[in-house]
Amino acid sequence: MLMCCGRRIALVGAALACHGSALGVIQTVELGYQIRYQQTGATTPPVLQNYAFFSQLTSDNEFDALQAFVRPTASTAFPQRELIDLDGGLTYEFVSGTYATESAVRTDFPAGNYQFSVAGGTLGNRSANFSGPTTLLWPTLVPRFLSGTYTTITAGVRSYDPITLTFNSATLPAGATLATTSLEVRDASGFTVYSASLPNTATSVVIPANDLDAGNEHTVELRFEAVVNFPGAGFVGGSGMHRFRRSTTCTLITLPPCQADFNGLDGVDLFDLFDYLNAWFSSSPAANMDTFSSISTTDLFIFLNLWFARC
Ligand SMILES: [Ca+2]
Ligand SMILES: [Ca+2]
Repeated sequence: MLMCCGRRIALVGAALACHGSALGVIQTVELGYQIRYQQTGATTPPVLQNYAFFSQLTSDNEFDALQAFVRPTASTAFPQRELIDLDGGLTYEFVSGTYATESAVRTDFPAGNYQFSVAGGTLGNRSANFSGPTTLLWPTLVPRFLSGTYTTITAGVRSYDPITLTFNSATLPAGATLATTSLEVRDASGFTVYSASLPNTATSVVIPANDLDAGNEHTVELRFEAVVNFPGAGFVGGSGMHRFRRSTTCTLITLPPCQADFNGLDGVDLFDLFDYLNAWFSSSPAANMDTFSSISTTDLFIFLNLWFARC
C-alpha cells in the first residue's frame, strides 16, 4: 500500500509539471469484471449466477458539475454510460446490469478500447482511451467451499464451536500485481457477522466460536480479486488497471440454541456445568429439564447428557 501511495504521488507530481498548473488529475481508470457463483451442495459444482461489468475513474480533485462517461469507441450503437459519483467527485463508477453468459457481456462490452470522457469541473473536456482486456475469464478454478463435507457441515454447524471452511485456492491472471482473497459471512438480515482478509494461498478459514447466531441462516461469500496494472491510461498522469472479481456464496445454517449452554455465554463450557450444578443444588426452577417441575436426579442426568454431548 505504501508503494502504491508513493507511486500515485509521483504520478500527480509528474502531471502537475506537465500542465504547469494545479488542475485536477485523473489518477486511475479501471475496467473490471465480476462473476458470481452459488454453491448448493457438496457434489454439484457451483452454479453461475451472473456476470457483471464495471468501470471506475478516480481523480485527485473534487469536480464541479462534472459528468463522466465510459463507452466502447468501437461501437457506435452502444450508448455511453454515465459514471455515478460515489463520493463527491473523487470516484466515479459504473456497474452494469447482470448477465447470464459471458457472450452476453461481450455483446454490450466488447474487448478493445474504451473511451472515458469528462465534462465540466476542473477536469472538463477531457477524454482518453483505455484498452479493455481481451480475455474475460481468468484461468482459475471456481471458488468452492467445503469440498466433500459441505452437506454435513451445513446440517450441523454449532455457532458455539469454531467453524472451519475449506475451499479451492485462486490461480491469478497473468501479470496480476495485486490480489486479495476475502471471506464474509452475513446473517439473515444481511448484516456482516464475520469477515476476514486471507492470503491468496489460503484454502481454509476458521470462523471463531460465537461469531454466528445460533439457529440462524447465514450467507458465506468467498471472493477472489486480482488487479493487472497498465501504465498507459490515456490521461496524463493517470494509471489504468483491469480488475477481476470472482465470488462464490453458500448457505450456512447454525443449530438452534443449546440447553447445555446453560448461562447463554460462550457456547458450552465448564462454566455451564458449574452454573447448572449451583442451580440444581439450590433447586432453582432453571434446573428443570423434564416435564416434572420438581428438581430431581432425572433433571441432573438429562443436563449431564446434553453437556457431554455438547447438545
Ligand atoms: Ca455457556
Ligand atoms: Ca424436573
